[in-house]
Amino acid sequence: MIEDKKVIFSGIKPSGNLTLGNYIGALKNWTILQHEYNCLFCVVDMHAITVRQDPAELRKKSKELLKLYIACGLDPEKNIMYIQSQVPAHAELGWILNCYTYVGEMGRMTQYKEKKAKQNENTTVGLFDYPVLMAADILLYQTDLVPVGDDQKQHVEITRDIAMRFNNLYSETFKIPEVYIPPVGARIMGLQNPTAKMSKSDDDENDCILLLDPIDAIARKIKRAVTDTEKEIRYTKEKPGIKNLLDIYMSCTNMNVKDAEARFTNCGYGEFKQEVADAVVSTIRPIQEKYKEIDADKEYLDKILKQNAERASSIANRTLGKVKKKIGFVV
Ligand code: ATP
Ligand code: LTN
Repeated sequence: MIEDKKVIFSGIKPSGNLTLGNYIGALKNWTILQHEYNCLFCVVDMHAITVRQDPAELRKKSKELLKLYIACGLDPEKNIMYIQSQVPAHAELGWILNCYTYVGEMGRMTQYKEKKAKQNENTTVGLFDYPVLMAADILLYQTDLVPVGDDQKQHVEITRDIAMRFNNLYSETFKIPEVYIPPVGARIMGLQNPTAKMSKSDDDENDCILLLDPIDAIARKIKRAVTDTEKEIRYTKEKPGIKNLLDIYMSCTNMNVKDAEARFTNCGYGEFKQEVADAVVSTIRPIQEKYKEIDADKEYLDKILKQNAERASSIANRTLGKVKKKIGFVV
């Protein structure tokens, strides 16, 4: 890592197939930020098991996600890209920070409340405690900036609170991180239900576009997207379906709202959807091509996994060592 550069940490759960929402809200920004920062991009499999996963599928998806990181344009030589469970320091600091976090704080987390409400079975302590593990992820690397979609803002805020609490008790130990939310596309909504977030663990396959969807399926899903009974293409909260398609379009073309609205004046919904589909396909097609190349070279991925887990561990262990000393563990 280059000493004078600021540090970025972010991660995605290997809990399903990567969606266009994950790409626009997170990955796309990472590919831009990687040029200016020292970056760690993690496949957070320990977060994925907060809801039940099939073991073989989880292993497959973890590797697939790392390949997708590379296919989207992240450079594994320049950034540290690894699988969370291969760096034990995450679990160790996670436990320690549990003892500096209050039950009330976790109970207030919106994502926890939403996921709990959707579950019929017993909710695990892991799901409840998940933001503490996320805090450990971030704080281990003395992170300056955490680029995430809008839904993760609250978790970065609690990370800051935990870090400040620890620093106040034991002297300066952790850097206090800032959240980075993208200006466009921080919350891509479902195509069938544009009032709820597009999510990779959603059951309705028409609601989300997957990065590895067949190209014809992408166009089909966009054409079927729910809009409204009007005719006008305007960027407004009152038209959630159209607003969402415009967000997708703007992110894929790097266009601003004014230009995008002007582009579609007097344009019908059918033609608009076709343009959005073309923009999405132009974004996704090169990612799929690169993915195929990486997928064909099995040894390449294993080499990256091993090297990067070692690089991450050596940085993480420095922070963990300091923490253990400060709280009184025999080291
Ligand atoms: P799950 O459905 O399993 O909870 P998810 O699709 O919400 O998963 P995560 O792994 O939780 O995906 O998120 C990875 C990153 O993608 C985070 O930074 C998150 O904020 C971002 N992200 C997820 N969904 C969206 C979305 N619809 N729009 C913008 N960003 C998103
Ligand atoms: N909680 C995040 C994933 C995540 C993360 C992190 C993001 C785990 N650890 C650290 C940024 C930094 C999510 O559900 N998207």
